[in-house]
Amino acid sequence: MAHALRLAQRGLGNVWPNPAVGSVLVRDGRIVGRGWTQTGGRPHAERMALDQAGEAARGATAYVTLEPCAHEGRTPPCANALIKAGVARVVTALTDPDPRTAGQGHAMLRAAGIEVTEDVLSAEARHLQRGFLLRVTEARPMVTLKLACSLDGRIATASGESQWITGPAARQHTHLLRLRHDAIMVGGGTARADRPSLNVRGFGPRRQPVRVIVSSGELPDLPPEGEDFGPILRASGPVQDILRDLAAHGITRVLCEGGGGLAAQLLAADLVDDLVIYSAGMVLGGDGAAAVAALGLTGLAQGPRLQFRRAFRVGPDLCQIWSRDGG
Ligand code: AOF
Ligand code: ZN
Repeated sequence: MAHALRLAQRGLGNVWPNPAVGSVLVRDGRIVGRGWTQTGGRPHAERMALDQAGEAARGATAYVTLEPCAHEGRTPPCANALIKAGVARVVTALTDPDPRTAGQGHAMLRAAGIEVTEDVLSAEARHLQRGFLLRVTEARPMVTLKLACSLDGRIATASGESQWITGPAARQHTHLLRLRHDAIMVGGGTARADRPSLNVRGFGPRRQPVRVIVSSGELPDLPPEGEDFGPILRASGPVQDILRDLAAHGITRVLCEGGGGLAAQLLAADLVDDLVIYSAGMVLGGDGAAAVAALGLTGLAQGPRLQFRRAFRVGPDLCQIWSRDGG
C-alpha cells in the first residue's frame, strides 16, 4: 500500500476532477502490475495495473489507495475489471465518498467471492487524497498557501521591491509545488505587480494548472491559454464562495501564491490545509510588506494554529511545511 501511495502521488495536479489513485498487483510475492490515475482522470489506476499484469493478475492481490469504482464511466467499473481479471484479494485504504461508489465497490468485490481488506494506511491515504475528499464531502478544494519571505515574515520592502527574496532553488522548488496542484490562485495586486507566469516548467508535458486571479479590478495582460499555460478564471467575493465555485469546476487542489490580503482571508476563514514557507536569510523589518495582512485578532487564542510537518533546505533558503491536520 505504501508503494501504491507513492504511485498515486504521480497523479496529483494532473487528474482533476478525479482523485489521484495508485494500485499495485502482487502475485507470489512479486509485483506484476503498477498503475496510477492518468492525465484527466482516466484510465483509472486499477485499469492500468491490470493491463500491465495481463494473465498474471489471476490469483493476485490488488492494493488500491481508494475503493475501486462501482459506476459505469467511459469504461466498465474497476470493481468489475478486478473480478473479471480473477484477482483473489483486494486491499484498500479508503472508502470512496463519491455517491456512485460509496461502499458499493467493496460490496461488488465481496459478492464475487473476493477477500477484501479495508482501511490499510488510511491516514496516509486520506492525507494524499484530501483534495478529492474535500471536494466531494465539503464542496471545496484543499488549499495550500505558499509564502516566500524574509526571516521576519516580510515579502517586500516598503517601496514594494520583492524580486528576489528567496534564491533560484526555492523558485524552482515552487514549480514542483505547482505541479501537484490543479489551480494556482493569486490576488489581483500580486498579478499586476509580479506578472507571475503561474505555469509549470521543466517537468515534461503535463496538464497546466488553471490560473485563478482574485480581483474585481483591472487584470494585467497574461499569456493566453495553450500548451504552456492553463485557462484563466477570474474570481471575486468571499474566499469561501470562490473555493466553492472552483470545486464545482472540479478543482481538488489549489495553491495560493499570495498576496498578503488573500493569505489573510484564507487563514482567517480557517481554509489553509497546508502552509509552505520559504524563508530567506535576510531581514526586511517592520516597514516592509507583511506576508499575511492584518487579521484583526482581538486575542491570542484566535490566531490560526498549524501543526509542524517537516522542514528542509532549498539552496540557501529554508522550506517549512505546516498542516491543519498534522497527519
Ligand atoms: C478508481 N480508480 O484511479 C480513480 C477513481 O469520471 P470517471 O468515470 O473517471 O469517474 C470518476 C470517479 O471515479 C471519481 O469521482 C472517483 O469516485 C473515482 N475515481 N476510482 O477506482 C481511480 N481515479
Ligand atoms: Zn475505477
